[in-house]
Amino acid sequence: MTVRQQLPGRASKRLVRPDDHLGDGRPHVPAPRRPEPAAAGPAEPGRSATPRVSVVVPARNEARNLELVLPALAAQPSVSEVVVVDGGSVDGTLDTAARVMPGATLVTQTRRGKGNALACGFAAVTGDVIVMFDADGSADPGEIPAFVAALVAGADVAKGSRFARGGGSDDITALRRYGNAGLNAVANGLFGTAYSDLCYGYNAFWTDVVPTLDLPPTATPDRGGPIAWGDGFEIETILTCRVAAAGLRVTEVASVERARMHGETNLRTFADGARVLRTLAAERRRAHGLGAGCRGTEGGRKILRDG
Ligand SMILES: Nc1nc2c(ncn2[C@@H]2O[C@H](COP(=O)(O)OP(=O)(O)O)[C@@H](O)[C@H]2O)c(=O)[nH]1
Ligand SMILES: [Mg+2]
Repeated sequence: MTVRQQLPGRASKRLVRPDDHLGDGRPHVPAPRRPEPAAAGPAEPGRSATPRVSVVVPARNEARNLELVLPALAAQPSVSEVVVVDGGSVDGTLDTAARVMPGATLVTQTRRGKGNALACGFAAVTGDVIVMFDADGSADPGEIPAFVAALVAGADVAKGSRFARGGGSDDITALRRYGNAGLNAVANGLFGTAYSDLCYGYNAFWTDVVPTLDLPPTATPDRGGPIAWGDGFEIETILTCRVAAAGLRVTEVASVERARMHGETNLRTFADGARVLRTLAAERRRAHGLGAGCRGTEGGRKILRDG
């Protein structure tokens, strides 16, 4: 993994918790074995009420989109650091990133796939909070404060959702919408959770959560052949399942996914959908093997939103 350049630290602004963040019916997926924070503020000791925010941007052939996306991120006062992770781009993605955002941290991923790109990015961040942010223009930087506010209010993970009240998508096809809904239902059945959007790439979490995610080691080289397990688009599912299995506190944040600006999606609907289904089965077995069981349930009862 190659890491180049460092954005000079920029003081992050105190984020005001929005009035409508909790208690307005916005989906909240409670973790059963973690007490509610006694008052507003991070649930874990040592977590800052004014965290430094690192944005991790996986990018494969996204030069044209980064021309617009990186300046938009730079304009966000809540963002302290941007880490762009390239993988096998042939369009000068990293050079473009260096040009339009000279202070960005540039990382070359160690293997192939979005999952490996994110793992390499997570390893490179220096901030307190990590925001996963696609490079294709589909994510709105203006939503970052809502994600951070959810974390500062006590969540371990702020999970973006296109299907929460106030969310939406200009980018999802009908096929992918139904596929996602089906996979989402399977995940909730297996983990006893109440997620509304399993496969969405816009999420945020405290950096101290990274070890719990137990992602594939980034140092192992690419051995060729199919993309290694955990390195592909199943990454969002893996993160969601591991967060549930670990009993972390998750707050869903309504998010509007915009249309990709330039280029084509790297996702193959059927192949990657099947991979997500296999991932759910594997993660359920993993959770069982770890003794976590179905941490989304308590006493055999499914823990649902706000319940
Ligand atoms: N570094 C890297 N980024 C990737 C890879 N695959 C996808 N991405 C990035 O991940 C983000 C989401 O991918 P995209 O193709 O838009 O998938 P979709 O949003 O599910 O349609 C985009 O910023 C892509 O450039 C990869 O193999 N390596
Ligand atoms: Mg996309």
